[in-house]
Amino acid sequence: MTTLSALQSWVDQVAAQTQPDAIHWCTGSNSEYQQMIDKMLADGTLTTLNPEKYPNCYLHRSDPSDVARVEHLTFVCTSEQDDAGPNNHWMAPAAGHQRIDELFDACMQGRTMYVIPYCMGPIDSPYSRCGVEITDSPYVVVNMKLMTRMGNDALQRIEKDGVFVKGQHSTGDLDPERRLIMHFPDELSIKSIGSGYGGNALLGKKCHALRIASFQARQEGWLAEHMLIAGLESPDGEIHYVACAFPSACGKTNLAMLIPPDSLPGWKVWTVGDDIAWLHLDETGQLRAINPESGYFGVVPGTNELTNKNANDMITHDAIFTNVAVTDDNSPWWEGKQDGAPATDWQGRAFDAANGKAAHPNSRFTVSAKNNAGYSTLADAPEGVPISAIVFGGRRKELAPLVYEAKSWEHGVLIGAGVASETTAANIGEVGVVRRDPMAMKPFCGYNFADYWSHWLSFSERSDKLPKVFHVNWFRQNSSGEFLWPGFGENLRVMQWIIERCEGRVGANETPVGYLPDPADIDTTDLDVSAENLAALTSIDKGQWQEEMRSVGEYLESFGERLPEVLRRQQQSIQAELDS
Ligand code: SAT
Ligand code: MN
Repeated sequence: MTTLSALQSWVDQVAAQTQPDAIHWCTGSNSEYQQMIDKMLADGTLTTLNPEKYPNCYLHRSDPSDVARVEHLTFVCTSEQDDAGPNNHWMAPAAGHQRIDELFDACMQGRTMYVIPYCMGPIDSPYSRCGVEITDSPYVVVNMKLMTRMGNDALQRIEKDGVFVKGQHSTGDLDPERRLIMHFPDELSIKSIGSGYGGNALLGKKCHALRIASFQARQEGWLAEHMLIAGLESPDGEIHYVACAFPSACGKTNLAMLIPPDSLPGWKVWTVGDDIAWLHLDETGQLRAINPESGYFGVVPGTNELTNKNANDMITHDAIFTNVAVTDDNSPWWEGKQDGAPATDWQGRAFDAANGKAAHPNSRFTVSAKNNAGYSTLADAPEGVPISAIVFGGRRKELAPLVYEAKSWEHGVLIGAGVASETTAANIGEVGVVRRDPMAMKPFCGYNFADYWSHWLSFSERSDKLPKVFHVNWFRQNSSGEFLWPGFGENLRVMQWIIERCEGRVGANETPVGYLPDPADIDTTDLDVSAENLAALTSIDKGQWQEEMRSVGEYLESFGERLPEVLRRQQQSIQAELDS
């Protein structure tokens, strides 16, 4: 129940359409969380993991056809197709509603409907925005409890604001033929049916905090980005905050929680967020970031003491695992785990290597950020954190150097627009093919990319203090497929160079594609990287880059006349320099 009539009448209307047996308004209390867990243990939606080794940890196995986001079933319904752009699947709003409403009719019979008020961002921040998710999935409720600020406090703020994003979700019958995720940006609403997995179902995350928020951010003059936010503290106690955009499953969570190697004593990394950043200019022109989330939905495989100690520790208690394997002693298991062996695979079958991996490659943990030993004390600050550098990255075997710096904000926008990456298991589809993923927002930008780049470019008219822009690539390989750079904690050495550049303390080599580090300026103390590999990592192959810039140019032109002229000129001048 609520005093806000717009909310009450929407809830009544959804109930009339979906016909649940009961309606439960979520308060966000711990006892409510436990009640949901118990209900799911009773009906088999969850099982308890080893309570000595993994207290309060549970396993959920999703339907085997429902294991990742489904971009081909995700639509942005603006009245004009051009406003959604070639980067989105589009349907006219009326048609979109009609298509999905048929699936919602009476879909909650025999089920409870949960109403989840949530706040994306600190409850008292002017930068935060609220939403309400209606769902028939208690799994969604517990995940939203771990990942967002949800319940009574959020409801109070919603009643005060009077505006909220409407998210209507049902798991439906989990038939992939009757699965759809629809966004109606003009109405600030989302409808999703037929999936109980991750970004398809936890509507606060990609649907609200990226697709709808990016649209809203353009109207209101801010940015909603697929970026981690981390505070890098140097041995003298100075903290620089960076916002980094990499495609899904390219190591954002690992970088956000990085543990410095022993050879870099005195450094600390503080996590503000691992997936999404909302960026605003303050009254002085400083770009500031908040993390709209307050928990993590991270990729499990590969997590261990060495790759991500904080994550490894934080998932030993009060965590929900989805689609991992289980050992003989009922502990969760995944590829890359350093102890134990899988007895059952992610589908609950006796493990047999002939069936593939034990844990699903997109298996996930859900935990509250409070579990993270490196959680920044400023993550709840209403004013957010000041951003010193924006870093783009992709998964590229070839071409992209370890790190390079944009020559200007406009050049930085071009670098972001040209981000490309090999696809991962986070989306249904082929893994390992290179595709353009501008600003790592290809699946998440709620409007035409051309308009989105114009919006990015407009920031330089509003501030003369914008952060520097960089591009990194941890994934370069040699011809035998070996990685040239060790990655993980060692990536801090690259971040160190980035900070030095921001502070104007180190020089760089100018190339047509940007400023590259002098190999001597990357701290390689105790690092096992050959001089030859380091040289390859800090130089460009002119022929490959000519090819790349041509391909970036073609990609940009595919956006037609909405493409900002400034971006076209950036691309053309780099191309000309490479060709001369
Ligand atoms: O399933 S999610 O969209 O939440 C995860 C991801 O793709 O990053
Ligand atoms: Mn993500």
